[in-house]
Amino acid sequence: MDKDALVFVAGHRGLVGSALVRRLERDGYQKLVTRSRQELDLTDQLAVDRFFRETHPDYVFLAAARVGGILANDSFPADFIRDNLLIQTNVIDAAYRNGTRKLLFLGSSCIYPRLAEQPIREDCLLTGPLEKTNEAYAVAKIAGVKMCEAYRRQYGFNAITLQPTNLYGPNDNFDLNSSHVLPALLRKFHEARQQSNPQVVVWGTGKPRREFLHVDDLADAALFLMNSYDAAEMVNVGTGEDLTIGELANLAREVTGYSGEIVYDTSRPDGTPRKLLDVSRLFGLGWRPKIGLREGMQSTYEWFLANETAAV
Ligand code: GFB
Repeated sequence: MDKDALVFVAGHRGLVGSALVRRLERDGYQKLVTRSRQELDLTDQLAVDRFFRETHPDYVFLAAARVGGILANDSFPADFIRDNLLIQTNVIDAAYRNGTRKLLFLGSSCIYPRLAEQPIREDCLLTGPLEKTNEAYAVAKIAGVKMCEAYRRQYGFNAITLQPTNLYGPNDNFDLNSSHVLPALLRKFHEARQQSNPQVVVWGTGKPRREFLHVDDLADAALFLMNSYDAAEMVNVGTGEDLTIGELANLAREVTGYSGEIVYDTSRPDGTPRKLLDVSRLFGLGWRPKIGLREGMQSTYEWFLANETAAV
């Protein structure tokens, strides 16, 4: 990407989109285009078409999506499948029709089969049944991946697809009903310490394993691939290391300085038992993450403290 190319970051207020904007600005990209939800509803096909006809972005980072943790996914499957299908279909098609030179689509590690062989290679997509708690979201994301592949094959459209592992960082969602586990645990331990609560409740058994990537590393990988990768094959983005939810809870306890007890609410779902990405394709291209989990959790907790009123 030339520094004066017109770059549209869809979803710039979210966890991923805001990290992309921070990074693009830091790297000197002069012409960033962003639109808030009030300015442009990406589920509205006519509005998206009009925006692309008027703006003609050269590059598109498609970071707009309806996302959430295990409870939100499980409770609102219709919202997750509808909004994601609409947003991605509208943006990918309008980008192609209006001369976008390259589009980057973000999927998710939950698109892979629930019991995929670990670490999960890109080629195990569609080889087995999905995890039920996030099936609707996963099916929408799989459709996005396949749409990018189809537009490349039939129209020669340069769309690349990344599958990020579980992400965290500044501008994450800290709402306990809709957030992912890492921000939820930081908030729970923080509030328990403040209120001198003797226990913190962690959902599930604590045994599932997850991999966590700081969103600034994801933004780094996205720019790296936007600038150097033009193939149809999707690319996993992760660290190659995972830990149990119990271990993550201990880390959150240390980071927040909480000294009480952890109890597990096994009436809550565990979700996929393990979700560790095989990152050899990305590492083979020369990319590596830079932010370790403890360090990333520490800085995310500091961000939460500085933005607590707005974040909760
Ligand atoms: O991050 P999370 O909500 O999503 O949950 P998934 C990960 C694990 O943490 C599950 C446990 O086993 C949860 O039961 N957990 C423990 C908690 N305490 C909590 C808590 O207080 N809040 C939350 N949220 N979890 C999501 C998918 O799956 O991963 C999405 O639903 C997306 O589609 C995302 O792919 C990356 O990792 O299970």
